[in-house]
Amino acid sequence: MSVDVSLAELLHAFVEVELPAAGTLDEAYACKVKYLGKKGLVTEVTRTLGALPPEERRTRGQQINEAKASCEAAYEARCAVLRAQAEASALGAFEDLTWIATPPMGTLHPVTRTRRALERVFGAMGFDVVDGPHVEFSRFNFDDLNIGPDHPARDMADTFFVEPPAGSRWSLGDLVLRTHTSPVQVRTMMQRRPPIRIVALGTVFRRDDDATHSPMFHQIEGLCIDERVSMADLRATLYRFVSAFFERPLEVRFRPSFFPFVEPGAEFDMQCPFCGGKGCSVCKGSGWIELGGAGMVHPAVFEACGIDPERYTGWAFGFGIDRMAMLMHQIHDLRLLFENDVRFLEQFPC
Ligand code: 2U9
Repeated sequence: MSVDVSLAELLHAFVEVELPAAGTLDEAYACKVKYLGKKGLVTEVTRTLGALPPEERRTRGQQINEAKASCEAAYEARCAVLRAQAEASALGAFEDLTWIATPPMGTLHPVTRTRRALERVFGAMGFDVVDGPHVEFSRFNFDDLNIGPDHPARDMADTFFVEPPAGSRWSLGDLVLRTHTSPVQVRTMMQRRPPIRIVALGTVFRRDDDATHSPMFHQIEGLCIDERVSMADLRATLYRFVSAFFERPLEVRFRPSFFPFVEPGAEFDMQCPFCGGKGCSVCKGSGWIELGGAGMVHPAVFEACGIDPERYTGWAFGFGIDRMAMLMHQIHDLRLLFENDVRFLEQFPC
C-alpha cells in the first residue's frame, strides 16, 4: 500500500467515520488527538517525509498539509454541530421560551365564584359557613323539617333514594341524596345552642332535568335563631345582603307562600340590580327578580331539633346559587353550567 493511499484512508476514517460517530465534544476532541495529536496517526505519516527523495518530499508535504487542513475543518464543523445539539438539549422541553410565560390556565367555574362571593358577603355579616354530607338520613332531610311521610316531596319521582350497604342497619328509604341544604341546619341545631347564625351552601339533588332544572344544583340557606328574632330582622338581613352583594341599595319584598318548615312562609323578590327597578330585559319589565323562599322556623322543627320554641324564635331563607350565577353572567340555560364545555367556560376569564 502506498503512503498516498494510507493518507487518503486516514482522511476518510477521520472525516467520514470517526468524527461523525463522536456524540460529544469530548469524544470529538479525543478523535482529533488520535489523528492530529503529537503521537497521532496523521502526524506519524508526516514522519515518513524524511525518508523520501527531496522532489517527492515537497509534493508529499503539500498533500499532508492539505489533509491536515481538511481534518481541522471537519473537526470544527463537527464541534459546531455538537455545541448546537448540547444547547438545544439543555433547553429541553422549553425550546419555545414564550410557553413558560403563557401556560394554559383554567379559571374558577362561575358557580364556584358565585358561591365564594356569597360566603364572603354572609361571612362579613356574621354568619358561620357550614356544610354537611350529600348522602343524608331521610329523617334529617324530611321528618325533622316537618315534611311528613306522606308529603309529595318524598315521592320517588322527586328524590334520589340511596340503597344502603348490604348488611347495614338501614333500610331502603332511610338514605337519600339531600334534596336541599336544610338537613345541615337540622344537624347544626342538634349540635349547637342558640344564638345560631349560619349559612349552609352546597350541592343538592332532585330528579329534575330541563332548561331550568338540573338533577344536581346548588343552594344556599340561612338560619338565625335567638330570643325574639322576627320577620322584620329577616327582611332587613335580606335587604343588607342583596345591597352588599350587588353593591347598590336594593329593596326586598315578600309574597306569602308555604314551605312545611316555616310558618309564616314567604317567597322574596329583590329590586332588579340591572335597571334599579325601572324594568329591563332581565327582570322582564317588572323591576323585580324572584330570588327564593323564607319564613319563621316552624315550632315542630324546633321540637324535632331539641330547641325550646317557647324561648326561641328563628328565621330562615333559601335560594339557588346557580340562578344567582346565571343572573350575574346573563346565562340563559342552566344546563350550560354543568356541561363543562370549555367553549362556554372560556367566556368567564378571571
Ligand atoms: C331549617 C328551618 C327552615 C329554609 C328555607 C326556603 C324557604 C326556600 C328554596 C328556594 C329555591 C331552595 O334553591 S331553592 O330550591 N328554599 O324556598 N328555604 S325557607 O328554611 C329552613 C331550613 C332549615 C332547620
